[in-house]
Amino acid sequence: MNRNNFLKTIFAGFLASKIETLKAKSTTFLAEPFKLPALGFNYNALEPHIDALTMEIHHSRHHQAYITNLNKAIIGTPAENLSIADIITNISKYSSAIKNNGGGHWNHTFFWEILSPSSGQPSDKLRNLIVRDFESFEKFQSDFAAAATSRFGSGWAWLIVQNGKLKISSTPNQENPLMDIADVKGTPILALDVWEHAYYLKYQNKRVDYIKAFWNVINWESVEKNLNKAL
Ligand code: MN3
Repeated sequence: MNRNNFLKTIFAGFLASKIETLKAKSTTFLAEPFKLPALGFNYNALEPHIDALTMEIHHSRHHQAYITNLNKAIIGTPAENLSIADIITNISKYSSAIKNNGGGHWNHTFFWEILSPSSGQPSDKLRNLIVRDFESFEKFQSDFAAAATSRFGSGWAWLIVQNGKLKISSTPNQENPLMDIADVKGTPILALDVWEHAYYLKYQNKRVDYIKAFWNVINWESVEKNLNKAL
């Protein structure tokens, strides 16, 4: 090998290693971290049922914190390039930081979608299924409220579809019925956050009043969409 060819070989090797480094960097850079979804309404839109300050803190600080901590927790783990749905359904494989923050991200993203200032009414289809599985709409409301009230400490109440039937459940902390660790598994179609951060500024210790107010701000159209996907 003459001197020129030798230098060319060295240079080609140098270039190749630079390209590999750049590729690795751009992969890291391009990997999309989880991001806070925008709300479909203003923070004050659910007043007087859910107050503006609670909504602002809940969305911009609590939900954002779950996302920030989730993005940190997944670095260097097999969860790094997965969707939040894929992480949630196999949550037993991951750390408690991924469970708490991944659950927090999934649950809040879902919760915002089923809230609306123009609540509307459940469709006949949904109402008929509720009556079929809970005897009456009022009985469904009282069963759901009971699940939300009796969840000790922090957690969630859920309306889920399980084998084609509607069912109510509740989960502790940021767990949910899609997780492989859930006692009661199913596809959520409606949820209520009963962590104190969701209601304490306005309702203090009166969780029951917050649960009553919730019926005024449900996005039944969105619940219907969830139902159709789950059936
Ligand atoms: Mn919350």
